[in-house]
Amino acid sequence: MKTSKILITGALGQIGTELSVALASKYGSENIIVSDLREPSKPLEAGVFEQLDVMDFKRFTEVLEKHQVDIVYHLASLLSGTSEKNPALAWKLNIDPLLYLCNLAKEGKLKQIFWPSSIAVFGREIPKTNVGQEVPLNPSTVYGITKLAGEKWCEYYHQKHGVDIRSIRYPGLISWKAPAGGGTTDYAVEIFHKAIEEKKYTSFIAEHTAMPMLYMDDAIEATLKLMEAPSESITVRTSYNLGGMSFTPKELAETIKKEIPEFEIAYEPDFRQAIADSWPASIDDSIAKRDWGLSYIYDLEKMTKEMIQNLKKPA
Ligand code: NAD
Ligand code: AKB
Repeated sequence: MKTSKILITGALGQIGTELSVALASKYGSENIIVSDLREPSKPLEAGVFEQLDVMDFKRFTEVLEKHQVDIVYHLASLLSGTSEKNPALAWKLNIDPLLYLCNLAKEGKLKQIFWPSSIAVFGREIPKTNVGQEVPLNPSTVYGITKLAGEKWCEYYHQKHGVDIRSIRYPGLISWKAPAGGGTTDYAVEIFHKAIEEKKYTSFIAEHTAMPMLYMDDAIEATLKLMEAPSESITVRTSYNLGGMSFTPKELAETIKKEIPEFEIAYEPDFRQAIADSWPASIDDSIAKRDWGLSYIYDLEKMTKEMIQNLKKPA
């Protein structure tokens, strides 16, 4: 059987940097096409690079045909902070390329698509904690609106045209290999860099605001599990809830202090506080656990130790 060729869009970002390596070690580096709007600033760890603006459909088609791509992990997007600053671009970038890919899959030109949603689909009129899969979705952010629309397109193309598109509502992702890209949960990545470099950090999220978060290793493992699960076990064709852990900036700072006792935190909430306030504090992900065996290795303590250890290593 022919080995699948896998294209990742927006692959030089926070998730793609690690997903490309994980996919390459599973399916062979020569089968992974790493694409992004920008050129890599250092040699790739895995895969073959193609410069690709996902809004340029002529070039998109060229790349897909050149590599005979079967599976796309479509990561290119604006995140919550940057979407709020540029709503028109957020709508265009977060939706049009997704529809382009869904239509290709409908025509039988792609076997499978992964498209990430976010906890940003949640908003008012739901409990703050342990938010379930099937609750009213009332996002109050530009980014959340794009993610909700995207989820509905995923479900529509699956139900109407049998497209195998799978999705996860990622919480805030924490990692050390690549910087976070314009989100509201980014404070939980920046804090580690500043704790090591300057022993202090000013958080743009308030002291007691809890948000769901996940260490990147667990996020990648979950993504691979979802994509490998038999089709009949996938009962959610919008996007699966993923909870990970839940903590506030104060709780994270206290955990960092156990490793770096001199560390000090201050709080100066900015426009992202309103975004955080509209999101849940924690998520119920029991359906993903039941359907495809979602599990986690990292809690707050283990993730903090791992982040600090890796960031302290000489480059
Ligand atoms: P990121 O911002 O780190 O990376 C996005 C990448 O897309 C960047 O490398 C950027 O250069 C590229 N890009 C921007 N415009 C492009 C274009 N027109 N064509 C091609 N590439 C373009 O984002 P990320 O954190 O890796 O997130 C990837 C996906 O996961 C996004 O859809 C995001 O909404 C979703 N997500 C991320 C998180 C998180 O915490 N990181 C949480 C929930 C959902
Ligand atoms: C963001 O903060 O925008 C992302 C997300 C949770 O979607 N990290």
